[in-house]
Amino acid sequence: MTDPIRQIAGQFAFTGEYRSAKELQSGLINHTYRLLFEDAGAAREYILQKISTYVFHEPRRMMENIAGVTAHLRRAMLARGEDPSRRVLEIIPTRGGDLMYTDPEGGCWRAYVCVTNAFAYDTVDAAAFREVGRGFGAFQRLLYDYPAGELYESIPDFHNTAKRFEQLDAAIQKDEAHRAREVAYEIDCLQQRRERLCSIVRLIEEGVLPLRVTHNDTKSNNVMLDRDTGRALCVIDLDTVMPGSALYDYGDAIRFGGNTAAEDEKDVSKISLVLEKAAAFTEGFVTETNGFLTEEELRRLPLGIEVMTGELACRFLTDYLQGDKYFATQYDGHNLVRVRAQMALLRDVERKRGAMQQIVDYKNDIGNGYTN
Ligand code: GN1
Ligand code: MG
Repeated sequence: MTDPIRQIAGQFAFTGEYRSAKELQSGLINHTYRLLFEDAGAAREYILQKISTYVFHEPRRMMENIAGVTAHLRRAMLARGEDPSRRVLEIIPTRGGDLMYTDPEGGCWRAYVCVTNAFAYDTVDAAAFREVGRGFGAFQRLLYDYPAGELYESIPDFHNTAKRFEQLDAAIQKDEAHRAREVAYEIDCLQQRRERLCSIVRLIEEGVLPLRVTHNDTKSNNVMLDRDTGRALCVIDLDTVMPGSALYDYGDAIRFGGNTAAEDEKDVSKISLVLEKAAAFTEGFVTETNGFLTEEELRRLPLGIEVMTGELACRFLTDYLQGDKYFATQYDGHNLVRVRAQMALLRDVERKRGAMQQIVDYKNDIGNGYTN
């Protein structure tokens, strides 16, 4: 029997002999495989991914972004006297030197070196979350002077919450999967919060918040930590690196890693925001970013948590109404479970708004040397 993954792997400039491939389950968009190769007795691991062209319309331009961003990160680390090895995602080109391979069916594939002796958490404790905060904070710092105009928007208006609401409106109107009646309550809950959830977009338009080069998908499992030291090593999943707000990266990370439960927990009574974890992440993030984030950004970080949680609820709901085309689902109604889980988290984040503000103000003061 032919192994299709082995055939695809044969197109890339990997070192050694192919041994095996294992599909990884994390991620809702691309298909990811961990490949094991053997090179003169030594094991080498690589990541092979099939890019979703339903989601990413121009994979080549996206790969050019990633090549540009990783080259910049490497240069920035070297300029600071830091060693970039294992700390920056490394693309493996095809044998012909291309950034990706298109298979005969039109499927788009790319490959990376698998960061050795490292791991990433789906569920983080406070100490690891502090490191995740450092990792994403350092990422923004190192990309501070990246020419944002050169970046192609791999998903236009990705975190434009106002546009996300317009997409929801259109999906309700069309109601192609005949589910709008069933989700009338969820729609209502989101619509009630529409103005507040669109406030980051407004603050950017008003010039209160600056645009930066941001990661835009800051789940804790997108930072690899060193297995020996537990320290943040390498930020991965650079598909959505685009101009955005620092609040997006901060907020999305806490949305995911600060939750007591999984993103698709069915029992919403298990869902809440853990302030200790949020505080740990904040500390890591602020340590790395408070030299350049503005007062407005630092002060408004908590708003990012609400916006990113509500926006994802809106995106899951839109996909549910459209018949589950965008996010991978494991069972009927999976997207609706995700909507309800995000709404439950959002309510708890709203309840803890004051406490979060205190945490952020306190960590910022420490960063600025105002407290001891
Ligand atoms: C998707 O597939 P993954 O884990 O990289 C999505 C994110 C969502 C996330 C929710 C390109 O990320 O925006 O926050 O699912 N990525 C894209 O789990 O839409
Ligand atoms: Mg992603």
